[in-house]
Formats: sequence, structure tokens, C-alpha cells
Amino acid sequence: EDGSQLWLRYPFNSKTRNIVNSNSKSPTIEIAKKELNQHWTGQAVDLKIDKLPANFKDGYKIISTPKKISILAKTDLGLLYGSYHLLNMQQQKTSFSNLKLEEKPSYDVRILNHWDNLDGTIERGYAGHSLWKWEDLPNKISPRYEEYARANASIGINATVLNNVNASPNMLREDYLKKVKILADIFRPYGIKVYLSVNFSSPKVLGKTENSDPLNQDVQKWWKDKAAEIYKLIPDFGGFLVKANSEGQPGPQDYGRTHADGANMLADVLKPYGGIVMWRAFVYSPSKEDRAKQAYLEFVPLDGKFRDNVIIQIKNGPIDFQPREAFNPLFGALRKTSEMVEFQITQEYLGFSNHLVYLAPLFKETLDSDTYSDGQGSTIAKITDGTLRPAKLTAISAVANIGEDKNWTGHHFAQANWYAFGRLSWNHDLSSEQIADEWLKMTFSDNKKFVNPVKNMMLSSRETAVDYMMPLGLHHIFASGHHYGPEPWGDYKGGRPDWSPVYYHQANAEGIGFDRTKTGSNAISDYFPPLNEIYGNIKTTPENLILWFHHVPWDYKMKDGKTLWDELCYKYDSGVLGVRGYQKTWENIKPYVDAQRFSEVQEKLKIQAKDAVWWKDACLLYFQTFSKRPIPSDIEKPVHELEDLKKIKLDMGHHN
Ligand code: BDP
Repeated sequence: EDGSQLWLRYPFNSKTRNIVNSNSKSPTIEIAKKELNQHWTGQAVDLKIDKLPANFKDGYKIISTPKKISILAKTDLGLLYGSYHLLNMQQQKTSFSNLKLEEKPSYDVRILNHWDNLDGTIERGYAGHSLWKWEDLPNKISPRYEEYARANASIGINATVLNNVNASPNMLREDYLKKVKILADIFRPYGIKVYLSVNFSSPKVLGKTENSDPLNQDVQKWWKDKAAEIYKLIPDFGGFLVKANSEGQPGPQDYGRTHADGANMLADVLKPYGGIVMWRAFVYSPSKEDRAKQAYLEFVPLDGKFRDNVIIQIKNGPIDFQPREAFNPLFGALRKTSEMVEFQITQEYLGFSNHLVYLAPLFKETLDSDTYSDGQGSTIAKITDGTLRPAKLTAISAVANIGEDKNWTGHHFAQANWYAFGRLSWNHDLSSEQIADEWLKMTFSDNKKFVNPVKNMMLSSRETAVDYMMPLGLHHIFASGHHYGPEPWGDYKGGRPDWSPVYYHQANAEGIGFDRTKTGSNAISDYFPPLNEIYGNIKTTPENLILWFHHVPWDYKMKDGKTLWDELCYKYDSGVLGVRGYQKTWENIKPYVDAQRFSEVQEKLKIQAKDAVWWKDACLLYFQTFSKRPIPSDIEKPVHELEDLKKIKLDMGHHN
């Protein structure tokens, strides 16, 4: 049992059945039929194209009688989704009698972002090399391409960006596009559209134009011809994802143009084919300005200047995929421009594929955040899904955690994060608990003695990780480059201050935390009232973000009466104790899990427990050099020396 089947563990019918009827015909319907004939053990199924209201999109209805189940949808893809819904319910052992359900997707584009390079490595990938075998394509085809498409379709994901946002211009070379075409052909019947990340300098590099200035007509022509070439190969190509003028990537600003100039030029060449541009707002430079404010400063003045087929792709937080961030204040601030969230499924800042951290609570925290942009109830979910403002485009994205490891994601439990993203992109109203429940039943067992404790472990795991890494709003105190372990002492003099942990925690003799109020960077002013007031006042700031917004004295009294220093100590300790608890939980459920997955998860929990102590000791010992206060006596004492911890150098590569 190597985990390669993911959550797709449908029973196999021993006799071939012929139980499916359909009034539609297509490769997509063929897949639905095959899946049901092979795996569905219940009554006959009717797959029917029906005149459902427009807002159903690729949604469906399922209606059951004792003799028959009808799945109704507007599109063949909707029928395939309905078929997977049925199989998933069967796998979860849910009852089917008198079913009458309706499903509509929350977002039009539900997209994975692969950070895969053409040489087979994956930026921030922790599950082996890339699934895409560029050397072998277009001739040799890995069976995993189709398995990948099937897994995504089973949870409603309908789009994928194949390559890294730090994009090689070569991605757009003719030979690579022919390889991309093969993948697109395999994914198409599963409803998955292919997109590519593009390097803004591609015209100059590949086309030998004088520059890549978006207002240069030669450049525009190069992109126009490139779009024609792509759509000839892939008629339903989705569009481009662009990281421009960010972390050294080229972009329109190299020529004195704006993000809007750059995005619009690409949007115009894609428009005739129905393609879109996802333009990333992850921009910051080593300027004096608080990094948390920079994207806002650059993008708000451009509101209203983007074409209809441009959508601004915004990371959930204003810094960078930290264990916990305040939400990104750009959400809601762009009133005339479509906005979408970018989450990170791959655990760059959450212990790679070693730590068990279930991310649905993090995703939900962002989606449910109230921006107050249009009054109370203006959640990020409602801004991005078109409820509050009739958005021209709705989409949601996440950086994938998938690689060629047998179990796809490195850690068996990291599969749950892929699953959770898919489920939330389909229906952001689902709870983290419901998603965990479904996933556990489908992936492991529906035995309550297994599901309940393991579900509790999953549901608390994100908070546990925050506690042992960066509680109370601390952020970015990772070791530089690899972002795995702690390096709160990191101070890269001569390098970029905004890549130094000391820039983010600001610890000194008085206290700790980043002052983002009026006396500091004033990033709070990017939030709509009353949030600017709430975050601007230490008394009303939620304590889980207190050090994000304030520089707090060591003796500051927290709501539970403890001093800030003591609270910090107890938080780190509770993170460590949390992981120890998971180890116990896992030992107890041994009877319900196969031996291989049991021991692989057990090994990973061991690493996580050691890492949690490493984090706790490193942070408390280091911060203690400023606080000069004792660690409360009922907390387990550090087992490391600070000087030894400072010497640990992990060779995990990478620049920032
Ligand atoms: C950071 C990663 C870096 C990415 C960048 C991005 O460390 O590898 O290229 O985000 O999202 O989190 O562009």
C-alpha cells in the first residue's frame, strides 16, 4: 500500500456492468460511463444533458429513485463531475435513498499552479521530480498524466499551469508547445485546461525582437503570432500566468510601462480565442517600504485599467504564504478589476513534506475573512466568487504539492491538502471538518475509531504548526533559502533586509513584533474601516496577529493574564506537545491502517516532533537574549544550546 491510489479507492465490479445511459456522446461521457460501469455497485444511472439554469455552469443535479439514479447537467463535464460525486459518496458509504442534490461550482477556473521547471526539478517541490517528462514527450507518454487528470476531475479541478512562475522563455518554443499539446489532449476529456507561465522577455529571447517592451509593435506581433501558434495546437488553451517585475523577473516596468500595460498586451492577443491572463500581484523590492504594503501601492492605482480578460492573482497574505498572515488588503481594494486568491498547497513554509499540516483551516481562514470593502460580510470568498461584484472572471488557484513520488505528495497526509483545495474551489462553503471527514473515509477507512481521532489531529494541525513555528503573528523567521528550519537570528547585512528574519520580528530589549500601525509602517491603513481601527489598536487586534501589527513589550498583559513573554513560551510549548499528541494518536489507530502507510506516517511524525523542539528551542533561546526573562518553570526546558542551533546549515538549496 504505497498511497498511489490517493482517495480514488472505488471498488471494482467483478463482472462488467452496463448500467449507464446517456443522451450525450463524447470522450468525457465515455469516461463517466467507464467509471460507473467499473465502480458503481448500485442501480442504473442516467446521464442526461438538461436545460438547467445558466448559473449551474459545470454543476449538476442528482436525483435517485430505488430503480434509477439520474444525473442532470448542462455540459458533459457536469455529468462527469456528477458521476464522481456518486462514486465518492459510495466510497464514503453515504446513503443514496431519495437523493435530491444540486451542486454548482463556486469558481469558474479552479486551477493548480505547478512550479515545475523544464529540467524536471520543482521549485519548492517536496515530492520528487516533476510529473512532466519533457525529455520523453511528445512520443513517450507516462500513465500518470491520465491518472493526474482523473484525480483532479474527481474533485472538480478544471485547470492547470504546467510550469514555474519563474518561467523559462523556452516553454514557448515550438518543440515544447508540441509536448504541451500532448498533455492538453490527455487532460481535455477530464475537463482540464492547460495554461502556461510565461517569461515577459520571451519575445526578445526567442524572437530576437529589440526588446520586450509591451508598446513595441514588433513585440506585440511576436505575442500575437505565438498565440496563434499555441491555439492551432491547443484550441482550448486557457491562457497565461505571469510573474513580472518580481524577485528579479523581467516585466513591463523594465521599459517604464505599468503592470496594466503588460497584462493588457497579453490579454489582447488571447482575447480572440477566449484566453485569459492571470497577472500576479506578488511584487516587492528591497525598498524602504514595508513589504506588506508594496503590492497594494503598485496595484491600487491601476484599478480599472485592466482588460476584461485579466485577473489579478493575489497570494492570501501580503508577505508570502506564512503559517499565518493577516489577509492581503488588496482583496476588495480593486473594485473594477477581477481578483483571485493564490494559495500554496506545497508546504514551503510548513515543514515541506515532513510535517503533517492540514491546510483547509488556513484556506478557510482567508476565504472567510471579512474585508468590509462593501460593508460587513464582504468576505474574500464573496469578493472573488462574483457574489458581491459581478466579476467578469472568477478563479481560484494554488501552488501544487505534486511530484513523481509514488504517493504523489511525499507525505500521505499532504494528499489531503490537494483534495481540500479542489473541494473548496468547487464549494468554498464546505467546512474543513467535512472535507477531512470525506478524505479520511475515502483514503483510509470509515471506521469511527479511526476517523474521529485522526480528524481531530488534522483539524488542529495547522494551529499546532503555527504554535511551534511562528505563534502570535510572528512571520518569516525561517532559515534563508530553504525555508525549512528556524533562523530568527538571521540578519543578512549587505543583503536584502527584507529577506532577513530580524526585519520581520524586530525583537529588542523592549519587546518584539512589527509595528504596522501609524507609529510604524502604517500598513493598517490599507484595510477598510473598521479593520484599520481594530488592527491599529493593540487592545482590539486578535492576539493571533498581535506581533504582525504591533511591537509589543515583553511584559504586555495578554487576555489570559500572562505576560507576552510567558505567552510566547507557552505557545511554543503547546506546539511541541501537540505533535507529541499526534504521535500517540497515530500509535492508537494502528489497527485500522495498512502497515506501510502506518509506518511512513509514523516516521514523518517523528521528524516533525524533533523539528518542533528545534523550532521551540531556537526561537525561545534566541528571543530570551532580548527578553532576559526566564522560561516558565512548568515548561520543558530547551534541550539544545543556542550556539549549536546557529551552526546548523541545511543544504537544501535556493536563493531567497
Ligand atoms: C516564494 C518562493 C519562491 C517563489 C515566489 C513566488 O520562495 O520560490 O518563486 O514565492 O511565488 O514564496 O513567485
